Order: sequence, then structure tokens, then C-alpha cells
Amino acid sequence: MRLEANRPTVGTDDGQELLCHLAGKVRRSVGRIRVGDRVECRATDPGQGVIVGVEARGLTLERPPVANVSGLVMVFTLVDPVGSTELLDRRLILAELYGVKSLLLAHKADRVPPERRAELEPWARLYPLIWTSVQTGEGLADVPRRLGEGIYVLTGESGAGKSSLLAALLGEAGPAAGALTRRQRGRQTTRTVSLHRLGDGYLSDTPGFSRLNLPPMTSEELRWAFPEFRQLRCRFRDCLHRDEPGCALPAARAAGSVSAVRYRHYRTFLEETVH
Ligand SMILES: Nc1nc2c(ncn2[C@@H]2O[C@H](COP(=O)(O)OP(=O)(O)OP(=O)(O)O)[C@@H](O)[C@H]2O)c(=O)[nH]1
Ligand SMILES: [Mg+2]
Ligand SMILES: [Zn+2]
Repeated sequence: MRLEANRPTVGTDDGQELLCHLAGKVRRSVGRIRVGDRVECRATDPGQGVIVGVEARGLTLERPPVANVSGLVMVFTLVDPVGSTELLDRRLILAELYGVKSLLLAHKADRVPPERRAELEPWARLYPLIWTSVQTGEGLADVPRRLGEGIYVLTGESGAGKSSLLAALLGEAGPAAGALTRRQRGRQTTRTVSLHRLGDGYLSDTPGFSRLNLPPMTSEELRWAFPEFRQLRCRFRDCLHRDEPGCALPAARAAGSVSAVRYRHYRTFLEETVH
């Protein structure tokens, strides 16, 4: 399913693509249709149809607007542009809160000298991470294997290489088919959301965004969203790992199981939580 100028295109089980309208009763009950929705649709004219029902949704993201999401594929670059690890951690926290999988693609690997790869070690210890490059083809074959079934959403900062990656994964040369792109400041910037078959699942391209506000969450929820904290055995069960007596965090930091940069981000995000 993809949306162009707000008209959904539905891929049918027998491999057709139908440009659809929403039946009035569907519009009234679900409002807008989203990429990733599973719909019942009836062919009308050749290549056209009408959506008469929408299945109950699983996890649905507002931004990007994708329904039935199984996981986030986070494209991160150490060069051109230098990615923000704080933004990466915000995305990882979102995935933890939503209860969906995270896959990290350390992209533009062709531009990263081997000795710099250790910079992403704090994340590689916690989440599956694949070094990828559309220049050399490194890592590309591993991506569909790692994803499996379900709907995955590509996220990452503008210019990180999401559209290029998707095109390479799909074996295409240019921007992904179905993604409406518009030239802006000399490069292709993705404007709309689209869904593409990849291996046993689907992958959606999304416009990059460089700000990300976390949804309102309590400090306990935030603490839980850092998997490396879960095995800490502090004196107090509600320990927030700041300066509490008997906190196991200093020892974990010394032992290297909690990284300095992730901890610094945690303290930043803690200021944004609702108590
Ligand atoms: N060296 C190198 N450059 C790459 C690679 N992948 C993408 N690029 C370049 O990075 C730039 C941005 O790529 P896009 O795919 O448009 O980035 P995007 O993440 O889709 O950006 P938005 O749509 O704005 O969010 C382009 O100039 C690409 O040619 C890579 O593996 N290696
Ligand atoms: Mg793009
Ligand atoms: Zn503690």
C-alpha cells in the first residue's frame, strides 16, 4: 500500500496494484488510511478500486504515518553527515517504548576507516548492527535476512542514505519506485511514505527528520528503555541510577557494560520525563 497525493495504491494478493478510493463508511470509521494498513478492496475499473474495509491495526506510528509496524531500521552515519548519537538513542527509546525491534545500519561504511568502527561499539553490544554501503555492497545481503516478516520503517537523519539504501536493497538504480521525491537543495529528499516488498517482509522509506521529541514518559519508563540498566541490582528497586546510595551504576560504568555516552543521554532525557 502506498499513498500518492493522498490516494492509496493497494497491492492485492494476486499481484495487482489498484489506485483506490475509500468507501464512505470506511472514511467515517477509520478516518485516514495509512501505509501498512491491511485492507479489503474491490476492483472497479481496470487498475482502480474501492476500499471497503480496514483490518484492526497493530502498532501504528504517527510520524512517520505507518500502520502495523514490526520494527525500526535506523540508518546512522559517522560521516557526511555526522549523525547524532543522541538522536539515535531517542529513536531506540521510541522502539523500546513501542515494543518493536530495532536494527541499526551503520551506513556509508565505504567512508569510515576501520579504526573508527569501534565508535559504535556501545550500540552494537545492545542491538543488531550491520555496516552497510551502497558503494561497495557491504552488508546489503544481511539486511533482509535480519528483518524477516513484518513491516519495517527506515528512519534516520536527512542525507543519511535511507532512499539510496532502499533502492540498493531492492536492486534499483535510482530512488525507490513509488517514493515521490522532489529535488531540494540539490538532492533528492523524500516527501512521502511508501512500502516495498523486501525478502519476507516490507520496508518503508520515510522522510528524514532531525528533531524528535519523545512522547511524555515517566522516569521509570525511560529507565526501562535502556536495556543495559535492566540487569543492574541496586539497593533500591526504584533506583534511577543518579547518585542514590547502593546504586550499581558506577560499577557497571567502570566495567564497561554501561557506556559513558549512553549514560549522558539518559541523564539528558531524564530531564524531559514527567514525574
Ligand atoms: N559514500 C556513500 N554515499 C552514500 C551511500 N549511500 C548514500 N550515499 C549518498 O548520500 C546522499 C544522501 O542519500 P539519500 O539516500 O538521498 O538520503 P536520505 O536518508 O534518503 O535523505 P532524506 O530523503 O532527505 O531523508 C546521496 O548523495 C547519496 O549518494 C553510501 O553507502 N556511501
Ligand atoms: Mg530519502
Ligand atoms: Zn541504580
